[in-house]
Amino acid sequence: PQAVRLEDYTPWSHVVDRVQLTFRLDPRATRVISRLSLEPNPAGPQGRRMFLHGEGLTLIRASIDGRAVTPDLTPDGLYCDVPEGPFTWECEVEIAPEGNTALEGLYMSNGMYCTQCEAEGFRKITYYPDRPDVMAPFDVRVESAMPVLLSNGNPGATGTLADGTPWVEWHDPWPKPSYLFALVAGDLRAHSDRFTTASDRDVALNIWVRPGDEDRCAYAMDALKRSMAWDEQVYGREYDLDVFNIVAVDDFNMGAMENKGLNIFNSKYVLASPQTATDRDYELIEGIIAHEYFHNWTGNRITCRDWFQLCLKEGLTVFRDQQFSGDQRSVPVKRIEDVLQLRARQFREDNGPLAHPVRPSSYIEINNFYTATVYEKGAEVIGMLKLLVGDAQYAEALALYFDRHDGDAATIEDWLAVFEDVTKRDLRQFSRWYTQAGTPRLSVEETFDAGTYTLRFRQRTPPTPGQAEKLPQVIPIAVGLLAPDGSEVVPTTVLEMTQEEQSFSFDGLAARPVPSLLRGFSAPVILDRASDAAERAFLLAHDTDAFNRWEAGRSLAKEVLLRMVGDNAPPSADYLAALDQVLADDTLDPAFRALVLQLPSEDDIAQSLHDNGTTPDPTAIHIARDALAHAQAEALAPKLPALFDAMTRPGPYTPDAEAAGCRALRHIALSLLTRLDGGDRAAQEFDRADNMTEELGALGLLIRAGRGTDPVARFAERWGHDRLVMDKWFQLQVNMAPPEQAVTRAETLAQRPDFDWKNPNKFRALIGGLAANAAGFHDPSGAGYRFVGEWLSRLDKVNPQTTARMTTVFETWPRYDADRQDMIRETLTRIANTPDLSRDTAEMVSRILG
Ligand code: HT7
Ligand code: ZN
Repeated sequence: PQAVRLEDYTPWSHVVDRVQLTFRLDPRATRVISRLSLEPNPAGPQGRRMFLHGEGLTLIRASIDGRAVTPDLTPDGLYCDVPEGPFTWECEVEIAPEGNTALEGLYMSNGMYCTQCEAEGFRKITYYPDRPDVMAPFDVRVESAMPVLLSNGNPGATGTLADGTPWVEWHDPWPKPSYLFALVAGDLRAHSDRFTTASDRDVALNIWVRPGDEDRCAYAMDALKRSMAWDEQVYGREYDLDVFNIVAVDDFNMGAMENKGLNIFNSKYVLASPQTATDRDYELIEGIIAHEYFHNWTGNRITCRDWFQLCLKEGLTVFRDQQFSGDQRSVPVKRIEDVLQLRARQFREDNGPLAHPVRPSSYIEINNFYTATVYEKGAEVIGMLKLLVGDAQYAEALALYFDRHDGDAATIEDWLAVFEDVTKRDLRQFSRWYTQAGTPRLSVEETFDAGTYTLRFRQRTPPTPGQAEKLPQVIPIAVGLLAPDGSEVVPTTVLEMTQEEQSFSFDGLAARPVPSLLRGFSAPVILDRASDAAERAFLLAHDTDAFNRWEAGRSLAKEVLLRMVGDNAPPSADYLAALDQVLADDTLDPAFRALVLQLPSEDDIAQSLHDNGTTPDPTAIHIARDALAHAQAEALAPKLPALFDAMTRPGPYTPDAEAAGCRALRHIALSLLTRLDGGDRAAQEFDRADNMTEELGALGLLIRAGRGTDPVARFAERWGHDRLVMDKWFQLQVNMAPPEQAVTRAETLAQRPDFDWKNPNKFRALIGGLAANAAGFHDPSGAGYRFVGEWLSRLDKVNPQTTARMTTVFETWPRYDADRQDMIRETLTRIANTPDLSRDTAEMVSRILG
């Protein structure tokens, strides 16, 4: 297949003034009639021929201005001769939603019709210029006996056909690209509410779910209303239609989709009750509801000119949802969680064969570029821009962006031009963050002489696929200096590094300070700094920057673990003493303390070993991490029972951040206690828990302690009817299994009749759950690789998008020893040789293999 290249961008030949669609729904033979009002695009290529995308469609008829035409059909669309001026194109196609297992275009999930059109799914519904820079108002008519018929925009007329089939009309006045089109039809129930906008417009809000799920929508609705209010207050953005509909579906390739006025969500990110959802689920629901809602402005009103500009909407919207969640919960805790996620997903991607710039310059399958780099590094780039220009100029630039580009399909150049115009800065060097892949390494040396403290930084970005040489980037380095007594002598100052090597000095200091570098993780870089454990312990105790306090504890833990893995060193007493202090400090937020106590993941340790030039052994890492957790348990033992009790809050479960923070710390205490009592307390907790956070937490600990058989069975008995809860059950068993049992456990679970592997949530729970058990997945026998590889080959026939995304479990192969590398390569080669492999998976496998 041919790569699509950014440099080849050309506008479309025509402009679409209006779209009218009629759907006659039928599982095996849906008819779609499309009527487009078109005129030549003065900015596009001139000519008398038009191309429309189309895939897997049966063309029934086509006409131009009412006269039948016979277009030239190709595998990816059609060409048709067209008149010189404006004209009306009409066509009727037939599609079969029931057989659509790829979950792209119009498909069925549990008897309900739904759509997923981003990125290029609309072309599976009808012939159309399926590209984001073609924007038009849509009128849609849906004919079906299904009780609820929804599409984008505001509701219009309703009626009944001569044969008794009901129909409804929807009108979306806001011009939109086809990827934001949506249609839903099914037997659904609404959880409804209302919102009054700042300018006093009344908006009807509905969350549509399957019958029986209505009582699990309250939290999502609350999150939606808070998101709407926040976007008005912080960004001055109001909602712009009379209704906002959200639909929860069980079969969905991603988290959710921001279709105009009709968001479609993976039910996992909507439905919650204390008994069925964990604190983490609540947090994700809040964040994803906000994310999709915020897209109404950053993505929908202002969209992307082409898919290379994906970070324009995704990076900015992630940044906005992170700000929102920080405001709703705790800014430092949210920042730590975001950085943990960034390092676990994006740094892993940026330092492996799949590394690509935030704005890639070519792709084979765009669905493969909905990545941590585009989303999360894209958000970091915006955070850096905000830090560099300051809050006031950021707000001014955003106001100008909304004003200047409302209704546009814009580019990263447009985005940066707005900032340049407001701040009068030259952002050409900054724009390298969008075009250069790879995580910059930032090293630093310090000198102190006659009251002057100097920091000399050096930046270097390693080569990435297709980019051997890197130029220096603009790196905002937020720095504070502490005096030896722990007081802050220089508050946070943002240094702007632009050169490969650059020095910054601070004068008038009475003593050599302790630097707190990269406060708040001010840039997505890897900081290499030789510092001793005592200094890290000092920062853990005294830093005024909460992020760097946590970071100090984290790097201490990592250093201890690396020494335990490499030199069989015993767990460091200094580290354990520092933890003891943090644990006992009641002035610290419990959620923060829980994060400090959490050990780096096995994958994180493997990456650090690899960065230091050592080949990681997943089994040795697992053993060392387990040993450190044991050492934590023993060292903190005298405080754990009291901590556990202190974090046990009376009263019913509430999902707020404060209560969740207490539960997180309580769980850590329980987890450590389980290492001492073999699981007695966890067993009691499992019996008494009245919410899923505590029930599942205890179950995981019992599995880890080898006491899982009975509780696992009881859990399944209790929750067998609940698809979302059972996903957790599948996932936990392989994830918490002792490494040597993980593959067998997964094999057994995969045989169960309720392992509905065509459902992406189930597939990700079990197969992804195994891959997340690092030592189990990387078992020296290669059984983990083979198991996952076989399932990926099988899923590819059914759902290429989810398969392709999951091949990333193999992206870290270059880290490992020759035997493991050979086995992974063999697995990937077997996948690559699967007959009729999808373009999605073929591209990923070939990029991973390099
Ligand atoms: N913008 C949405 C992306 C998305 C998607 C992309 C490819 C295939 C399926 C998909 N479902 C949703 C979601 C978001 O970022 O908000
Ligand atoms: Zn998004």
